[in-house]
Amino acid sequence: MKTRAAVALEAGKPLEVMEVNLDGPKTGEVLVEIKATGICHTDEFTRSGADPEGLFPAILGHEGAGVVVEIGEGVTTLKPGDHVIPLYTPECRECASCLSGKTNLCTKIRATQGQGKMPDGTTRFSMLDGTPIHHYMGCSTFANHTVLPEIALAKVREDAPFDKICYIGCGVTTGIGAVINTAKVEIGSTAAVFGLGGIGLNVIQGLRLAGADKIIGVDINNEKKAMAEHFGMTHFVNPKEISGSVVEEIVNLTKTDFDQIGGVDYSFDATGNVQVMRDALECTHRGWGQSIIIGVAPAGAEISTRPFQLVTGRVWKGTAFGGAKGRTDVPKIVDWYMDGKIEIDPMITHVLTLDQINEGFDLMHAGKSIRAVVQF
Ligand code: NAD
Ligand code: AHE
Ligand code: ZN
Repeated sequence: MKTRAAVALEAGKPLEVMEVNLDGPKTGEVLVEIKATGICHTDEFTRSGADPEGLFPAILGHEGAGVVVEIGEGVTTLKPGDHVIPLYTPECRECASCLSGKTNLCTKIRATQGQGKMPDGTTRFSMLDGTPIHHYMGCSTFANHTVLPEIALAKVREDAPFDKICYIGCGVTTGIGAVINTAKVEIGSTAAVFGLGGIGLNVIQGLRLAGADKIIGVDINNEKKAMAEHFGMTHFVNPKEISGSVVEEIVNLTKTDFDQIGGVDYSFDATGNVQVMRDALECTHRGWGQSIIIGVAPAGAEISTRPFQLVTGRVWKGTAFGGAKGRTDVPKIVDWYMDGKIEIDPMITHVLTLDQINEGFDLMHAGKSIRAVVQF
């Protein structure tokens, strides 16, 4: 079949909206009509050329929602008409990682996914002249139709709006999951969140859900403050507007009469900046502070700190997709949204057509959007 897609032809160039060829689903695969997709900073990271795994030409996008159109041979858990959210972290429930019970990082198809291919080593997308187009994170949601492995689709309830629940395909789950699954934040905790964008705001709403007392948001853009307060931020720090270091500022904000050491129980990096990651670790409490890296850093970037920071009890952790097991957890998060336990709507600041997709990237660069969603 033919479908319309925004294609990343070269690193650093705007996406080009065009008609492409899409082959039908092979064994174990599913053809999905994408109804809506968010634009995450990771799409921009890869589009820009900063991703060491970046391949071109590719159809980016990994934060979608849609409807099953056709199933390939052997598919048993989905049928045409089912509503689904694509999963860049699949859940096969049979690989060593899935069965370990210790991680959400299913390894069944990770190798081919990183090569921009389906599990059989080929692509379903091609240009009209026959040139193969790479898949992206196994999802390629910047296309009106896409093909995914069955294990990379979460079936969700049919009354949930696509233009909101697409965000559960990455940002919502990553932010809330980082708090609940990775950090396992306790009631009464103190926390600092670096970067109040599409991920950081969901960390904040996760912290509120977990019952954190003090939620310190850090961003260099003051325009992010109001929305962060809406989601539960109690204190705001703009590192450009303080006299000392951001670490000192946060330590001072958390000192009490009883505890003159200071430092947050938990911190989260949602910027992808390695200097910020260092600050996020070093502002945690001596003895027990945990810092969770969510942000994705450019090729070649490395984190550093004095080992003394770890010797004195601080812990560095990372999280992908918020530690969520997609097929199990994503339908539950959709229920939380539908039941009003979590909020999504205010974070969807812009709704665009596919033809306007590059405006979504411009808004992100200008710091004007939280999530821009493309509706098909
Ligand atoms: P975003 O562009 O919406 O938000 C980033 C925010 O960080 C912005 O508000 C920006 O002003 C702020 N910021 C930038 N530099 C800063 C600095 N030096 N100090 C403080 N704040 C700063 O991006 P997003 O979609 O929220 O994504 C955030 C990061 O998370 C990206 O690196 C993205 O690739 C990554 N990510 C990781 C996962 C995962 O599973 N680990 C999932 C989704 C996104
Ligand atoms: N390709 C990059 C790494 C990108 C990365 O870390 N991706 C996250 C999801 S970001 C979603 O917005 C992830 O899931 N990582 C685990 C994995 O297996 O990719 C690089 O640096 O090579
Ligand atoms: Zn993402």
